Amino acid sequence: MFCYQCQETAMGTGCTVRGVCGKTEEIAKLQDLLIYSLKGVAEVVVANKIDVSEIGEVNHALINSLFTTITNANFDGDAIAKQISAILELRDNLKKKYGNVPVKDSAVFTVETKEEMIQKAGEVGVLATENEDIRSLRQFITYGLKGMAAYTEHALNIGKENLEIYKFMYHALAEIEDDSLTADDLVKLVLETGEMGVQSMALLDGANTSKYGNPVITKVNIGVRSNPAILISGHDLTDLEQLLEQTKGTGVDVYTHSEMLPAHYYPYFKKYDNLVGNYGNAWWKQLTEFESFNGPILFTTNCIVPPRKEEIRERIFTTNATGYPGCPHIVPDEKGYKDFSPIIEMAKKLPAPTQIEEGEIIGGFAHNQVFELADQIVEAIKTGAIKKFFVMSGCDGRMKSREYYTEFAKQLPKDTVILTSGCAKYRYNKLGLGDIGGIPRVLDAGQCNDSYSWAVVALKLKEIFELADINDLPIEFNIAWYEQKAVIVLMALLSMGFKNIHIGPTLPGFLSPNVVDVVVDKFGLAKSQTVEEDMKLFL
Ligand code: SF4
Ligand code: SF3
Repeated sequence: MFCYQCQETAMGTGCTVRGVCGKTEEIAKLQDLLIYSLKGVAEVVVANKIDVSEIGEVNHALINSLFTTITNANFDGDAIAKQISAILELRDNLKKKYGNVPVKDSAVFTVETKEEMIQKAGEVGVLATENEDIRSLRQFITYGLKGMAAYTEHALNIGKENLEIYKFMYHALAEIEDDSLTADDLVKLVLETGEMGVQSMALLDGANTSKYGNPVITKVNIGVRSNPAILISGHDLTDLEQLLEQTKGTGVDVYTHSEMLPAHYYPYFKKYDNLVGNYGNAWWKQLTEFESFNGPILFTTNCIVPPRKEEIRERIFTTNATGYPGCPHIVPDEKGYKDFSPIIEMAKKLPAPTQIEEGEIIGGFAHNQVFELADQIVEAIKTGAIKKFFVMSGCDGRMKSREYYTEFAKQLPKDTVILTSGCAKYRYNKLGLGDIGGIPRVLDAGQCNDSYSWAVVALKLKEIFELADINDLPIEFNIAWYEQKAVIVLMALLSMGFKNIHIGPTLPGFLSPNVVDVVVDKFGLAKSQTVEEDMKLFL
């Protein structure tokens, strides 16, 4: 196996025996083949100039498959093998219907059994591209597409689509396989992927806010009550909605975990009094937190940490693109209804959560809420009460080096404000960093996809201060990355013209030295250094 798609990749260069994430060789290879199968579908769609509005089922399978291969989403080999077969069937049906059969292997290969799939995967994985720089750029784009697919799927679950996104995905997947493309062509495609990434975040933002309202300033309880409860993790708000509907009046409480925390900020969910609060922290602490939670856990997306203990595994349920062997996977009926009753029944038999923290955290500063505070914020900038904003969105992770973000937040001067989103926030959202004239010093917009809010806010400030260049704003980017959603967020920011973004705790292992030179040259991208060095540099 070879995988270097996430920040925790072994030695910073690639997992080759087993993933640091817990992914086995079998899963890694099946995921590689799933991506390869999608390239075959893309070849057929592009060769036949298929109008994507005619192939809804294929579009949806495309984004779900890409999502399945995101770090920590799916560890279920049988489920991935089934998905490969389904994709190949869709590919072959397209060939039959539209007639033009491309000659590319990805468009014609066949496999029947899981063993054949694993065998085939050995020929088509990441290392199949020999040139290191071309490989790097191809994977950069692929990882961006995975992140984009995740956001697109959440929007789809709410019933919102943008056909241009699917069209782009087919185009990009076919281009990645095109050997005539030069490194320059691929750099161009990286930026196009970023532009489409902005579209996918805008789509999801529109879907979320049209259905659940614009996030508002909210205090979220981090303690517990005495009822039995279900913990819901991941990013999908429609699952939370269905779970709250089904637990209403049953005496079973619901708590959010990790990336589901921002659900509390949406007006729509405030009517559920059994939505009690947020339990725990970022994804990587889940094994200990699940232990003390006592009740069942529903994963709506990544990040799953393979549960070592049987006792915890027995309480885990998955849905959407997630999967774990032995854990029940809940699928919707034709109307989209998911029957969560097995989870609710399990909860009733288990003890209430054990309290691990108490108090409240504050959030809900997505673009609309920030615009409502615009006068106050602009005034604070003009008077010098706020000197600088630091966008510290992104992911959290296990590495000790991520203590950097806690320390960085602590050491920032009192006239600075942190703009956050994604699970990176857990590194500093409980530090009590105070406020500036009533404006909290940590503004949480929401999930990683809500990084979109910070781009919207930056554009608004540029307009208010009548600046020619977005980089003239008093905003610095110090982003933490881990999985592929952070990759699309980064690409989106680059495509919008933001320069000198710092990322950490390491540069992506999938960027070859030459590609690093390009992104440093072109965009001023840099790796975070020590807190002291960065403090000096930024201030
Ligand atoms: Fe390694 Fe990350 Fe790939 Fe898992 S997802 S195998 S940790 S690079
Ligand atoms: Fe976190 Fe996995 Fe990326 Fe949506 S839950 S940000 S790491």
